Amino acid sequence: MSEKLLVPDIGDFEEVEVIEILVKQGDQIQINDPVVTIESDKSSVEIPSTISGKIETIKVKVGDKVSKGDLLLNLNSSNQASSEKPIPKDTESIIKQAEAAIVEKNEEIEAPPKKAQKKQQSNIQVTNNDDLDPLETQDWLESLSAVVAKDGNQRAHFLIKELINKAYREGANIPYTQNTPYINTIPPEAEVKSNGDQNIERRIRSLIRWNAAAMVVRANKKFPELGGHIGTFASAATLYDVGMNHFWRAKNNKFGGDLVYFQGHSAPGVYARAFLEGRLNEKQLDSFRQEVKPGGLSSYPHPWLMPKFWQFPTVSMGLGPMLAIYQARYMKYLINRGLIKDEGRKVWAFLGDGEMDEPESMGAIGLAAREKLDNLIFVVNCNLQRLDGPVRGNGKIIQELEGSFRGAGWNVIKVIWGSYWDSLIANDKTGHLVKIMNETVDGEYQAMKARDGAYVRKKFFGKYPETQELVSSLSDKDVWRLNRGGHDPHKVYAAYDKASKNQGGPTVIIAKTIKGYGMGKTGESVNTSHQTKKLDVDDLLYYRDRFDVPLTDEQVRNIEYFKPNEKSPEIKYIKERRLNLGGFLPERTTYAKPIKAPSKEIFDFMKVSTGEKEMSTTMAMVRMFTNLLRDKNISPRLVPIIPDEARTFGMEGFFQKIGIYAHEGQKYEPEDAAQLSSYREDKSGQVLEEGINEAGAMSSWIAAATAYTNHDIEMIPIYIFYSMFGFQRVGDFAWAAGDSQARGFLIGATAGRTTLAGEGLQHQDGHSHLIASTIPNCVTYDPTFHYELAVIFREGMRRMHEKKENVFYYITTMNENYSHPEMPKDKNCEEGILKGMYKIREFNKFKKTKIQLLGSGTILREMMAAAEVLQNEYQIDSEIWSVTSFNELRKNGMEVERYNLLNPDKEQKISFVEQCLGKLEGPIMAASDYMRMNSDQIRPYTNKSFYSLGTDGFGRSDTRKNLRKFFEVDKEHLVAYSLSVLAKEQLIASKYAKEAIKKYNIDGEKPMPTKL
Ligand SMILES: Cc1ncc(C[n+]2csc(CCOP(=O)(O)OP(=O)(O)O)c2C)c(N)n1
Ligand SMILES: [Mg+2]
Repeated sequence: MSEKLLVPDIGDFEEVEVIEILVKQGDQIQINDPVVTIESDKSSVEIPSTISGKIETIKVKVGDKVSKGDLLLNLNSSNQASSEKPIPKDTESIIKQAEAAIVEKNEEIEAPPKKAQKKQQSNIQVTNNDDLDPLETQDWLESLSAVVAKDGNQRAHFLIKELINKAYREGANIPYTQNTPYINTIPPEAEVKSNGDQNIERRIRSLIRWNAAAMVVRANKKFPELGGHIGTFASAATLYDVGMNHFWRAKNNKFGGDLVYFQGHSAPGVYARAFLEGRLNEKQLDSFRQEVKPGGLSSYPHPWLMPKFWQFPTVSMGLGPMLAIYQARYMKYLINRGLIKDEGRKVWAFLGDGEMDEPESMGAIGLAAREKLDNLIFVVNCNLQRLDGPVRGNGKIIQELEGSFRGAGWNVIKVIWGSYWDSLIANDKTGHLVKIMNETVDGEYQAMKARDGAYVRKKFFGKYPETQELVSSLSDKDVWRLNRGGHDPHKVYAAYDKASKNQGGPTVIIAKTIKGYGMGKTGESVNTSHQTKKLDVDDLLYYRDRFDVPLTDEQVRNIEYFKPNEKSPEIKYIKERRLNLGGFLPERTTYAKPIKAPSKEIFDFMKVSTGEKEMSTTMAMVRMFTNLLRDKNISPRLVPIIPDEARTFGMEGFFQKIGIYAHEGQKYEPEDAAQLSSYREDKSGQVLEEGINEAGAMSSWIAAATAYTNHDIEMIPIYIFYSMFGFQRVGDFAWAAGDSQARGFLIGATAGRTTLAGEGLQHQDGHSHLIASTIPNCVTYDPTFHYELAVIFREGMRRMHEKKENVFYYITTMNENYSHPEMPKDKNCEEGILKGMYKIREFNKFKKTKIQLLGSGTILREMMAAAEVLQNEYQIDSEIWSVTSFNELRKNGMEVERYNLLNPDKEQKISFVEQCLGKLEGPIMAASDYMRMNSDQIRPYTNKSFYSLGTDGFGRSDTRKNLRKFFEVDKEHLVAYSLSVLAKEQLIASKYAKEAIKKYNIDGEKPMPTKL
């Protein structure tokens, strides 16, 4: 049957140009196959077929203007095509697994209440001075206990919720607290027990503690300037050891591995374990924080410095939590897109309680809950201290965190009290103990652990006669032994077990510990714990005794490491444990296959002139992506990441074409469902639409850009953002990306101080290239024309994703529309584009006076226009250079200069800048849409007179023309400045410059734009 394919609803656009016909007469096409590409002045989009069949006639040609309802093709439809896609195998098993999980979960919910729960009720009876009628309260509580015993927790919870709802409806608008009492979330009778040998594990942990401390003390004895931390790991040792012995599975040929974000300054403990495991030797431990000679151990987790060991840089507080959340999210993304298997892998992140004050730490917890990241586990080590003092002296960090995480929808497991407290809490019939626990502030908790048992008895238990009585049979030593949950391997094991099995959402384990645990007077629970790195002999002897480390006094004095021999039960045990869990952790490896760079032909369309058609480089880039999505090799690996700016950049066409990733698919019909670029969310969507969240987008980009090691799959992430909200907003993440050896593209769109006309001071970027240049492995470009973009982009793909070079690309694109010329035929053009500059035009009619003009980004076009004026009106010849990257030119210049200085007797090398300009006539004048410092970067690498112009100062809103005039980078200023330069060089008389300044109404008295 013959059918017509019409132009669908394309939103607000009319008369849109057809720029490509993607099918031929006679082709057999399927539903959703793209048939033509149309382009408005802002974006290009493919029109997919809504009919399958054989094409009879094509009714449009390139250049035609079309609107909604216009006829595109006639098709002979075949009804055989079904739009339902077969479910791939992996997906099928994922669904099965998920269904099984639901059943399991339901079973869990329906399971009859355990008898043990009855015992718990005494804990609920908190005596409260605000209680008007304790008897009535008692009645209610007993009723509740009866419900718990008869119908279980779920029913009890339901009733409480109903009561709260009822109270709310009756006007009792008192916010419901998200907090539970200050006791462990898991009651003792519900704790799952570890099958490990607790004695051996304690001995191993003691050795790790000792060696970690010894490593720091030895380094500082030798070189006091090196620094390091003992107190943090001392507080977290049990938290790490239980994970290492029982939970964290390494990557191997059968399993992808759990991903563990270690808290940055607990690195000494991680090295100390690796020492016992035989992965590091004494010599390496003795090179802690001495990395200049190869083989040293880096201060903190830095993949760049220990590329086979560390996986994630975490020491800049706040980055770890956010990166971990997006890592877990990205893992789900890869699973949902069918790119990796769902193996139940987990992401664990270890964080400090002080670190949780960083806005980034909590900034994305909502996303983790919303996206049901049950592959994510946070462990917050609440030692109640940060660097200077208590995290919440007057409050309770554990309760505060509980409230925030519960409020956000996380599964919260508090591990506050160790096993020695169990019987006390069970015997707390009046609730006074829990009452004190609730009332005591962190400052007091900290102070108590800096003292002794007698102090705790007096200050804590002494508050009420009931609690005093509770510990009357305990000695002060026993009171002192009452341990905190985070130091009790049983409690920690039970929490990890529960967290690992949690489904449907992320878990946070909030563990209470003591900073500097075991360090005694010098470092335990004192405000200076954090920076204690020197322990004298007495401290060391105390530490040895505290953990029963089998060293003689003499060995302690020498601060010797201790490693039992290979056949000892400890070493056998530690190795066996890791063997059972698949290998060692942390470890950084990659088995990802490279992605072959796309053929050059894919970019051919960008090498011809656009003729009269004007477009921005942002638009050219979007066109390029559309083309890349047609490359079967590349397409699935592209990860477009956008923080709510797709429409700004003309990328809304991607929504329909490749879908927006949404873990639950799309539960609604979008408002614009009938339109071509409708907002399509999909479980296997490809676009990561991050919302207004640059830090999150950057975290996603890092996860994708390191997928080659974390998931052994090479991906091509392309994060596109307003350039002003890039490096300066998320600079620390960008730095961490460099450390992480990220590979991918960052696109700073709408870049330049004067190209984004109306948006004003906070939007106009004239410095992102300079910030980017601070990152050693970031390669940056500021292209003007579409063929430059094509050459740069392809080379980026080749270097990063085919050759696996550990660099990442920052490319700026602009929103100024202009026509793009054909790529110059010069065979050196491509090399020049990549190295940073090439000659784009030359005026040499008069052969009298010459100037070298360097332009970058959109200002290149001003420069070309100025050169024309100089030639036609002033008889000045010029050579015009398109500078695609001052940063790359500078890197080359630095290297060449360094080589020459280090090799004075050898033949001197010549910088690329000098190779281009050295033999040419005339001074150099350079300009870009960035600060002068951008072009000044190459000043030292040429022997010529060099002048630079740029957009120093705050931006402001106005027309593009006025802005360029204000910043003195418009054609007129460039002409006047060129003449002045030539006059200064005594190549022409100064009157020409003076006249031009007058002619163009340039105010010589105007203050520097930086002062305006
Ligand atoms: C962004 C950032 N700011 C400051 C620091 C310096 N610093 C390192 S550790 C630390 C205190 C950490 O306290 P907490 O998070 O509670 O960890 P703890 O050592 O107590 O486990 C500070 C301020 C840092 N590493 N990163
Ligand atoms: Mg802390």
